Amino acid sequence: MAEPYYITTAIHYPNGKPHIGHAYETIAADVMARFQRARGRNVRFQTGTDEHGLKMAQKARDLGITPRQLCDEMSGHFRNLFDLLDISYDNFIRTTEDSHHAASQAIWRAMEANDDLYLDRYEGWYSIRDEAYYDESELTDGEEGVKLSPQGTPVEWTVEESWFFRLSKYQEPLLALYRDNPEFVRPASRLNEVVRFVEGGLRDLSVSRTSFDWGVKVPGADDHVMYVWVDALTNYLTGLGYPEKTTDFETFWPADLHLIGKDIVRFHAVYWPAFLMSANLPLPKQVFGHGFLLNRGQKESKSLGNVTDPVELAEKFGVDPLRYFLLREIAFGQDGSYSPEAIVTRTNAELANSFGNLAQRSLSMIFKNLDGIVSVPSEVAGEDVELLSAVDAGISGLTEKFEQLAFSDGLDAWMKAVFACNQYVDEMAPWALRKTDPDRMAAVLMTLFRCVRNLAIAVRPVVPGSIDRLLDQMGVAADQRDFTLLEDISWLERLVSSGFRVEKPTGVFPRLEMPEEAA
Ligand code: ME8
Repeated sequence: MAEPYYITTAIHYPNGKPHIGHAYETIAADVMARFQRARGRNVRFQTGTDEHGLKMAQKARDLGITPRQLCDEMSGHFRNLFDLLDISYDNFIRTTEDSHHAASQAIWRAMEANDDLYLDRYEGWYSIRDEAYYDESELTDGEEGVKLSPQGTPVEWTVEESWFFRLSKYQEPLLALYRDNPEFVRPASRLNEVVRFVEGGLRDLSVSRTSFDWGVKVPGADDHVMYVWVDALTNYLTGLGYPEKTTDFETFWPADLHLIGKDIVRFHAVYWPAFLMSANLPLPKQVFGHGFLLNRGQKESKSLGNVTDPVELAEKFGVDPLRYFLLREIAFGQDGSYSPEAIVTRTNAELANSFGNLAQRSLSMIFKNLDGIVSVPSEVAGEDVELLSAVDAGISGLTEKFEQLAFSDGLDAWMKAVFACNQYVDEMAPWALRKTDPDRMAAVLMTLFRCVRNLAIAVRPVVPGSIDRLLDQMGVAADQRDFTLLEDISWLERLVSSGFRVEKPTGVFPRLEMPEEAA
């Protein structure tokens, strides 16, 4: 049985339409999910929407609709965006589902049974936008006497009756977790922040609210709803059928990777493992906090008028160019910037002019000069062997880096192999061999055919739609596109004996026009 791999994104707040940051995170998770599937793992990939909490209730009130109406409409936008972006999720979870209420109440009871929940009064600085209380020492002064959280959001002094979770009890177990598993939080810089925060001392956490009712009811205390983060984090269990001991739960829990943004690392690396320890459940293997995406170096905001709709970007430049750009341009883990010009420049240089051109000219020459007939060369020259091993090295580089979520470095290794192929075409000049040495020409073109097939399979997790169109034209069957088949050298023999012929090829990575405002 294939080794399981469970990957999740954060669940997104549907208090507005999805923004480019949501697209970025979910594309990265999708690439990882597709990559692990192609490597032979039994993958479960979950994303979804986080629909409770004061923020949602307030937004619905502002719009004059019910929270439920707001969730139904906005969650649909997220799902449509992810479908448009070719996100291969296995489960799209909505926290308003009954099964999620049941799961959240089950983990609550498990924490209660462990004597980790008690009723008390809470006073403190609360940020509605972050749905979090902050310590006085973490605040800064904003304009007009308003105090601001470390995220820059306004906080208000709030007093309420609340259930508390004994987070303080978990300080030592958490520090031991980070010590024993230094890869529990990545990148390493974020682990350091988490360790410093926990070493600074943990206070018990207020985990229920009475000031509004849009949430999961606390079992046995109907006037309380759970603090939205308790229910939100539980989504990772709900999607596997918890609290039932389902096959999915047994197979996929604990998660291999929670892929989230840097602003919510504390919730995933401190609160979540503490809740799980309390409920006596195994801990996820890794939390990765990616960086933020900036629009020409600036945070997007309504007041700056620079909010980009990811649907428009995908429609304008294409889904695959957008996916490729986001992973290639930005070192994963760090913040990064995007602009229409940068998307066009990167797409044209690497997808259109380098790989696209390589595939297109290789297939065109096979079609024109060999009548589309593929063959297994009887003799291979030193240059052919060298090229094939350069391609192998590029693919191994991509594989190693993708395992580490270093997507940009992985694509860099892949790109080097593409360059080697283009250089080989120029040096071998197969068009000139047509008259002088047709056997050698066929050997060169077949070497290219093999290289293009392997490079296509390697980059397929990133640009799946385009690569599938290319591999269709190369006769590589839909179930023959996995990394596990890269070593299989008999595929070409099988293709030859099937009588397959290359038809006049259609390019799959067209050049993009530079947007006018940038030209
Ligand atoms: O935080 N660039 O939801 P959310 C990159 N519901 N990533 C970004 C980003 C940007 N500009 N802006 C946001 C929540 N993100 C909670 C999560 S999980 C149990 C609950 C990322 O809709 C952000 O870091 O505000 C988070 O990982 C995800 O988008 C959803 O953010």
